[in-house]
Amino acid sequence: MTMLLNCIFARMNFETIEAVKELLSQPQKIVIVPHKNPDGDAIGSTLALWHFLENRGQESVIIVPNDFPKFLKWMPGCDSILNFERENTQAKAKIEEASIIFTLDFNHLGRVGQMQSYLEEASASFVMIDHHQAPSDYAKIMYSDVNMSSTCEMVYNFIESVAGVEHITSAMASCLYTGIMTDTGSFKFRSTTGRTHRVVADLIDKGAENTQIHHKVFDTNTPQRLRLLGCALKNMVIREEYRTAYITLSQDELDEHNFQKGDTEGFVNYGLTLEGIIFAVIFIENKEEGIIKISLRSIGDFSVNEFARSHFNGGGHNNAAGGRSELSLEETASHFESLLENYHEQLKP
Ligand SMILES: [Mn+2]
Repeated sequence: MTMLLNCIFARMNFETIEAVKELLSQPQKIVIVPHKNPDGDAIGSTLALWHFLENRGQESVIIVPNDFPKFLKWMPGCDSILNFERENTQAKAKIEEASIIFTLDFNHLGRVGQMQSYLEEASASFVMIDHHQAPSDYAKIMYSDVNMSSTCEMVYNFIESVAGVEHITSAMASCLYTGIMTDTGSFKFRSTTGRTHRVVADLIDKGAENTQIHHKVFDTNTPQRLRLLGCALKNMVIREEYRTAYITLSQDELDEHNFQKGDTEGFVNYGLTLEGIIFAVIFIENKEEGIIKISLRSIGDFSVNEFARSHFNGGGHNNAAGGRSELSLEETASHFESLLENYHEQLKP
């Protein structure tokens, strides 16, 4: 099995399924890796896969490149996740001795930060499960589909194909539900299909406590975060002539509101709740890394993936992408303003 196996279908294709079954027919040492700054889909998909592999008697461990938000730390199994920054020696040893490395919710080894060189040197076979655009070809087995709502929906398909959905426990169902919910903006983004809803329905039947999960993920405001949101909304600049709204947050403003990791999650989406706005962006200053972190969202055909790739060293999906800038916050915002004119045709009302 040396050929590169591609899958561009919603479900996994036959060769990919057979290749995975063959790999898992032997006892393996498995490492599962999500992208840096893991979100609900990254943590949900890696945990669900980890439960599945553990239940099949495979020795497996999740290694996150860095920490993940507190609102995900209730998820079943998350206490056994290794953090590459915190448990560095142990994590490196696991990567070195791994026979299989699953990479989930990303498709380029540059997305794992400090872990990159260790993954590149690993002797393990790579299996990719991911729904982002333009996968690079480090994986022996690729299950890549940009039409999927989430990596969690893909892990559901993966388990269905490899073993059958009866192997999905209530713990796994909760993990998968969380990732689909967060990556689809609570089942409303364009990537949400009838199939997505059927998967989610089945996950509820299998024990995902949907009401509880929404509550645990979304109702976690602190007074500081709500006031930071107030600050972000006050800073919002609205350019109706380009159907665009953007927010800036400086390091000083973050510090003033006792910023905790994850606090700005979802802020970018407020721009899109304005009538007529189809393009929303947030620029967040990070003095420690010396960069401006950028999140971009759109409604409809305007591709923020293309925009982020062309101008801000990033990418993602058509309607949700990320990027970065090495200019100052003010310079980044004015550079962004100057770019809008180039997109006048697509953005004009
Ligand atoms: Mn995802």
